[in-house]
Amino acid sequence: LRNKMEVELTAPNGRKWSQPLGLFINNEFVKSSNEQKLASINPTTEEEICSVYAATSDDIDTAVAAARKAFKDPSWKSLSGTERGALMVKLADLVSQHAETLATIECLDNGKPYTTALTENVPDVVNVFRYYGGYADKNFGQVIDVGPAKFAYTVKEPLGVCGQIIPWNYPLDMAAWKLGPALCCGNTVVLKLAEQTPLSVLYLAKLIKEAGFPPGVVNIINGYGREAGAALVQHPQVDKIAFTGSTATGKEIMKMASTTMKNITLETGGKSPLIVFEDADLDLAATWSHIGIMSNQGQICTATSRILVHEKIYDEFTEKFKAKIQEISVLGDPFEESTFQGPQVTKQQYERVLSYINIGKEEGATVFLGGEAAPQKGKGFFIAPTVFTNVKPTMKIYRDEIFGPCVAIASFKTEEEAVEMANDSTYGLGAALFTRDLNRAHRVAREIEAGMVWINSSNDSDFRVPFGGVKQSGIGRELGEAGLAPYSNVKAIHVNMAA
Ligand code: TXE
Repeated sequence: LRNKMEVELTAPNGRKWSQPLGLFINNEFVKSSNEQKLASINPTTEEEICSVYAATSDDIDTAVAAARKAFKDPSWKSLSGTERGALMVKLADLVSQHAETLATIECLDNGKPYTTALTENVPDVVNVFRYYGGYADKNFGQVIDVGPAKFAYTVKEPLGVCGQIIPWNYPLDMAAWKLGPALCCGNTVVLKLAEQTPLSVLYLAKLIKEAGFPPGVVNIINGYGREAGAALVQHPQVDKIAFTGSTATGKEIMKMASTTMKNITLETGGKSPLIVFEDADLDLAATWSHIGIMSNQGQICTATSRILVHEKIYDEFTEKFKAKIQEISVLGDPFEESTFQGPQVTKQQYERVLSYINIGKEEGATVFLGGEAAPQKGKGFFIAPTVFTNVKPTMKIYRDEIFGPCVAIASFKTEEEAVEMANDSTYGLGAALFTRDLNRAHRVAREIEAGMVWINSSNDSDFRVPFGGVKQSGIGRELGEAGLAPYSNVKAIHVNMAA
């Protein structure tokens, strides 16, 4: 098996596929220069699925050189926006055709429920490629009227080679969010996947080749952050870095990218508040509070992990919320249709979440629900949905991103206090609020320091709407029209029309 570039796999749902193992460079799967590999573990069974090649810094050189060559090659450079868009729409069609296989791999490798992967994640990928495919011939410069003596206009040029680094919580979606706007604008890409979830996007690489993208336009590699990721960020031939991951790594990336002053976009951590006012529809609030923190095993950067509830309705809301979790958060094998919550992605994440649960107990918060590991048939990185009540804003479980099915509930007395508590965070990614008062809804939405605010819902992001954070939750936006801006250089051209 050692020298094979693909392996035949069969998932528990009976689906079979040929899994690529190599680094995808120049439309071919290749070994890493020293043949090092990394193992991917099934978080449900704790068994190894397979090992894939892990890039060294030499391999990063090779991938970047391929992307640089492709950037200049007429097979990509001379394409019109319409032609680039057609390739992207073809890729969207292929993703749609391979939806079951992609969802199966995502479920096996990440532990997320198969049904979610099939009905939410893969369709998101299709939507993003179609959306940015459609934008490829509708994204251009302006003519700027500066009087008769001068003709001034702008052109949007691709930046060049984009290094993109993604995390493990939504491997396919994150790949699409990064590739979509970069390719739309005519860039070439070296995309580094998270070492915890290397498989689904390697399968996507096969579809990228099949769609007809010229060699070197999209290069997809696996590898460790400190080795492959750091080499990509520091590479002098890389023009841009787009990163999604932890705030700590985001800060390191900023430092490393500064030596060559790279254009960067960062989407990092969060501790997003969800405010329930006393006039809210409490059933609606309970439903969305559950979705906002318990979906995807709580591994969502915009997870509404702090719930702030008006003291008058605190008990009523917390009971409704608990009932909703008990009704919907069915733990189990992610391939089972009845499963809402699978395992955490890795042992490391599982231990991290459990350690925060212990911290919450030590800090004196009340365990209102859960508060422990919940292995299924003695195996897997499962954690019981956990709710802490009587949480104080000074507690770590109120302040730190936990990134699991664990939520901290605190109370407030006035709207001003609610806003102050919501904004009392180094993060500013998402926020949600529940009220029937229209004026209050819009007033508070503006007061909250966040990139995204949901009124009477939570975490219902949309590929057509900008996504990103303020404060230490990131720089720049993805998705929507705003997601294009980080991938073009707006060049100004001045034509003297006077004597
Ligand atoms: O993230 P890292 P980790 C948060 C969440 C989680 C914590 C740790 O709180 O518990 O981060 O997760 C690559 N140079 N989020 O350790 O390290 C790495 O290989 C270049 C929130 O998994 O940020 C991977 O591809 N790259 C988040 C990617 O960065 C480096 C999603 C993310 O890994 C690197 C995931 C380096 N020095 C975790 N070090 C979100 N915003 O959605 C690592 N990487």
